[in-house]
Amino acid sequence: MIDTISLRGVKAYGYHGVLDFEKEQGQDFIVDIDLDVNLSNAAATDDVSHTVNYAEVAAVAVQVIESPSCDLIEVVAGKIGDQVLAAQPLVQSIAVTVHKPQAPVGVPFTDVAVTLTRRRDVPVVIALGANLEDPTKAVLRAVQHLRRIPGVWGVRASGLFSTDPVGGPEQPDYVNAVATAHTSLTAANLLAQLHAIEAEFGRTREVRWGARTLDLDLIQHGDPLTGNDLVSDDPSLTLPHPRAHERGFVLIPWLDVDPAAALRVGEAVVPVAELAEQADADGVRALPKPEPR
Ligand code: A4P
Ligand code: MG
Repeated sequence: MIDTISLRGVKAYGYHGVLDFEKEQGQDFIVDIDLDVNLSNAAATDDVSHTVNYAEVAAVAVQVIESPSCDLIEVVAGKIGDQVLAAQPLVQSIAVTVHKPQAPVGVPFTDVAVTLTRRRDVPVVIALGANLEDPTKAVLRAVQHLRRIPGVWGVRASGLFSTDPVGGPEQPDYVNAVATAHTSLTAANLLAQLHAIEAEFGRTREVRWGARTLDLDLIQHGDPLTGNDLVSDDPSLTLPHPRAHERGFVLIPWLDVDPAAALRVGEAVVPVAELAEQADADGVRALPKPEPR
């Protein structure tokens, strides 16, 4: 479920239009904005850092209207959408309507407006692992659950791999896979969705690195090759995942689904293919493709 912040009737004077006199004399432009934002945290904490400051959004709209003239209000709406998305990480998508009620239409009319929508589009990498009950089934079903998260699309899954357990107490072999996807969700909201899926699979957390019905880790949020990946040392959400670069059970499936992938390791951005070569390949064995169900 997505929440909305609506801003109506932000008015400023601008010089946009195809005709010369519009660029010379100018006129009023009025902007309406709808923002899709998850407001659960803000509603629970009363903390402004968990929501979007609508005054800042209004200021962007005014600044774009007052900037050098464009022919089309479509361009004005697009610039407002792009700039708000860039400045406000909590905004998942935005609809911007620009009204031009004094446009030279040539007949009596009350308003003309265009609406543009923009959705944040972040590539993400999710690692899946399970080693209790029926781990193959759990990982395959978990991929289906990823496809149903609102705000996640384009899910592609690697093949399945049987892997030796790394760390923790003595425990059964794991089944691991990696999925790539796109999302409009913040990293924190996506991790909350992953935890909800783990809970549905009966995941409990008694022993660190212990056996589990399903583990879903967020490996990367954004693309380090373009430099827009999220880097965080927050213990509740560390990005990129701090152990991914040394774990064959992540690197080898990731390479399977995306041979061109790269991972930030400290200051460097390293091809996953290079990291996978250094990983313990013997401990990671491709499983036969499951029969279609
Ligand atoms: N957390 C912080 N950053 C992240 C992130 N990027 N993605 C926090 C997911 N969670 C993140 O996780 C512990 C805490 O890490 C959470 O509160 C979360 O907010 P968890 O899932 O409860 O516990 P965990 O998975 O046991 O811990 P951790 O540290 O994520 O373990 P790893 O490093 O993922 O290792 N061997 C094989 N062969 N295959 C495996 O899949 N998995 C593990 C778990 C150990 N050995 C394995 C495998
Ligand atoms: Mg985990």
